[in-house]
Amino acid sequence: MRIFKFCVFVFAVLTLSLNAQNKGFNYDESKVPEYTLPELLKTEDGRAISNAEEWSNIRRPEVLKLFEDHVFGKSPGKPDNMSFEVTKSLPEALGGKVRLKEVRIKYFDGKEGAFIDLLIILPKKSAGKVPVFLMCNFGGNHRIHPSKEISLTASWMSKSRGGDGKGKATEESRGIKERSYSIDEIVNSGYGLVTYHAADVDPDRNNFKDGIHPYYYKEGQKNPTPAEWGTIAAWAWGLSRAMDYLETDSDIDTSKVSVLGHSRLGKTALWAGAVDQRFALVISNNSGCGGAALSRRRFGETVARINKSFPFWFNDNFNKYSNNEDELPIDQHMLLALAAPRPVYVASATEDRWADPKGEFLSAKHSQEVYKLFGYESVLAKWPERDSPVMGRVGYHLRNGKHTVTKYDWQQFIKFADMHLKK
Ligand code: GTR
Repeated sequence: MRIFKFCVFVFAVLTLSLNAQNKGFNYDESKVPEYTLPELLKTEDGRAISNAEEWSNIRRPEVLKLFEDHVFGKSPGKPDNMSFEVTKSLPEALGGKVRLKEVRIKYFDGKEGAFIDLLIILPKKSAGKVPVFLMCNFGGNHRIHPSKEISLTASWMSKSRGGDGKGKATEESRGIKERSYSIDEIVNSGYGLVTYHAADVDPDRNNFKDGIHPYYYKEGQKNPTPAEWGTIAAWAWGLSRAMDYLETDSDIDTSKVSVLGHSRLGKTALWAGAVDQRFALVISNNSGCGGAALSRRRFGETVARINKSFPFWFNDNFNKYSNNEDELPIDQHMLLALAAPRPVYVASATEDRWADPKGEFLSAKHSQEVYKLFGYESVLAKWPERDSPVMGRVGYHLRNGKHTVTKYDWQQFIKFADMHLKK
């Protein structure tokens, strides 16, 4: 009886929280409003863009600036006082399957908290330099595998992700996200995995006193200005700093670094790929609103909702577009187009309706206009069936299931990377 009551209680809580999330949002395709997307191939002063050179020299910089000014905010470049310290290097780790390194990237001369702890996992043997997947993680490197060979994160960790309630990582949180990182698939396919805890750069909370931002404040400044970088841009900035290190590591093939991320970190991967063209390939998993999903569809999460729940992810100018999506000078197909001509992949999941899977697909589809200028065939026309990936220079799949990263997703990412990087 007690168990039964408990189950009823759990069910009620789950139902309530689901309804709370869903209430007031549109999940009905027939209620998606009519909208007109801003044109990819027309400059702000109305000139048509008709070839790859014009895209790269004229329109691309315009679109990048629009995203900086109105969505993510402008980030500073590479700090010149950076240094790298290899803090661990194991020729055999994680049960003898891989090589493992930990590297501390220090900036601002390693001032208190000014560092990123990179975890690098490589196949035990490789013929030459290793192509890698680079991603930020939620909650710390130690969550991706239970091995004590991986250091516990030194950065702030929320209780919900396995912190002790005072911001410190716990031993119990080791490996709790193992299922989202298919390390075996990755290394057995000849790739490495490079990752860092997003909070190393900026904790995921509405507070601009912590993280990287204050290092850049002018005298008396307390927050980024309305067009300066929010937290997603800061996380993406960190991915570029990781790339700065990788360029010094002779084990890594830096011409084959695929940047990827899930959810808010999928938004981050797309922005990192847009800002930093050293990334050879870009992948977003279930990135949704502010990521791959078209904002104008207002399906699932909306601009107003994301600005309300996570105002710090974007810059303050983005608030102007809450319930005012048609005034946005961009939409998210343009974010994907900023990856061109590099391959870009978008992954959705059937039950992840909050992220608007169809809107994610449509962005990918529309971005092909730019790829066409570079001579790439458009392969995305109709929203594909579930579990039927389509891969051209732009790729897409709709996995059956929930908002997460699965082995199936990784298998497609590897296939897509093989297709483009293993020539
Ligand atoms: C949700 C948010 C989404 C997505 C997700 C995540 O709460 O509304 O935009 O980013 O979090 O990062 O898991």
